[in-house]
Amino acid sequence: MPFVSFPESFEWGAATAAYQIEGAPREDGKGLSIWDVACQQPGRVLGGDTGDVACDHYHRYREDVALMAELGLQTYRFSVSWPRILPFGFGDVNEKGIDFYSRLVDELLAAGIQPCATLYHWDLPQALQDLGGWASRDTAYRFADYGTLLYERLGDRIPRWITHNEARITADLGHRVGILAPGIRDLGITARVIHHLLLSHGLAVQAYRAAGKGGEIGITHANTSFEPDDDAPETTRATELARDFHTRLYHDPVYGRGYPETVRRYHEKQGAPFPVQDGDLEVIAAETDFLGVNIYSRNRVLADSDRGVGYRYAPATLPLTDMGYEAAPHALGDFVRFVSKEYGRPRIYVTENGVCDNTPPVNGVVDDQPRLELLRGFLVGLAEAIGDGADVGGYYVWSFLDNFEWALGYSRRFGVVWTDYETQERIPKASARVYSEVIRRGGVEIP
Ligand code: IFM
Repeated sequence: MPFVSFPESFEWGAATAAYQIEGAPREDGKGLSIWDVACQQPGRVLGGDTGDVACDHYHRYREDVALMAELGLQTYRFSVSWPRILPFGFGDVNEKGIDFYSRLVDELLAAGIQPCATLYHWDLPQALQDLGGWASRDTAYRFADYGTLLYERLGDRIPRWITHNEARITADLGHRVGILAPGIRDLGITARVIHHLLLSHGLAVQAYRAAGKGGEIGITHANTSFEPDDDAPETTRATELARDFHTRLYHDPVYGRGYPETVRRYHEKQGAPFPVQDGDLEVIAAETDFLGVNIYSRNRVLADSDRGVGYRYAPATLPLTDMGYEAAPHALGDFVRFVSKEYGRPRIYVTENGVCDNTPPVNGVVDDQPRLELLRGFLVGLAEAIGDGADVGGYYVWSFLDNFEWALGYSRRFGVVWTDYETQERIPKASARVYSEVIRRGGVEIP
């Protein structure tokens, strides 16, 4: 089979997030997060599932790291649970929380796996939500203090930091559509949340520089690759609008361009402006070391003058994954090419990419062909984008193991390792074996 190689220095990893895998929500002094609270409310999560046990990683992290090493992972991206460190979001430090991440990091380093830590992957301390959450400007300053604490305590051993995971999802699905915690539906609040998330990112980057730890820091955004549905000029314009509202809204301020004019005007017209104060845009544009790219699929775009935003998505034409996303192997390479060109060839890490595929075990074997075929396609596209000049330093498959998929509970599986939620047995799937081989050979077979 033809084979495509990645650069020698390319890093191969896997990603997870605290609330999705750890469990132990009330153990060792941890405070509650907005997800602990949301999961107790009827109707918020499919099947009434909660993250109370999840993958029990809090107790099984040693075995999990051993499995990562067995698969050959070179780097592991996890998130730190803010309320495990600061039960009320600020104030008294929970030493046992710090100790957990310290032991995890030591275990990773001993196994030769580089840690990459995300400061915020959606589990805001409920105590901060009670004070206004991300709609309150204060939360941005609390976030920078929380970051400073982690840099001081773990910064010598963690060389790569991500401020936020997918601010768009926190803002949009948590505060406009309301299907994720904290479950608010208000465009004015959404605008405040967007601005405060970005401001907190900039403050946390500044704090990292001040800490002088010498590693890398960046931000990870949620993306989709937008494609015009046809060649009509209005479709091209609509595609640019979709990019403004989804991609540029979060990337432009980080790269010093402020908010896209189209989005700013839309928000003002709706009476939901971004609460920008003097100097904020400079803080948000604090220089980062890399851009984190999360991407799973593509969306074809059409003009729609009946919608305030001026665009809509065309119906899917490709087969769908178990998440209902189009199985579009070219989406990763296309988006990386786009974002690389748009922002002047930044250093990129693909911090999440993967496939939802619920193929179950048969006689103890999980033969997840749909996942592994699409993964191969994604990687071939990524190699091509690198060949075209994108500066991509690494790839983290989402996810290391099946886990709590937010409002969809345990009904959707993204892991390359199967989690048996009854027994907590881990079964590496066929895709894990293929991914191991990709890592070992430093490249991928072209399907
Ligand atoms: O599980 C999520 C993750 O928490 C954020 N990015 C997308 C993943 C799959 O939906």
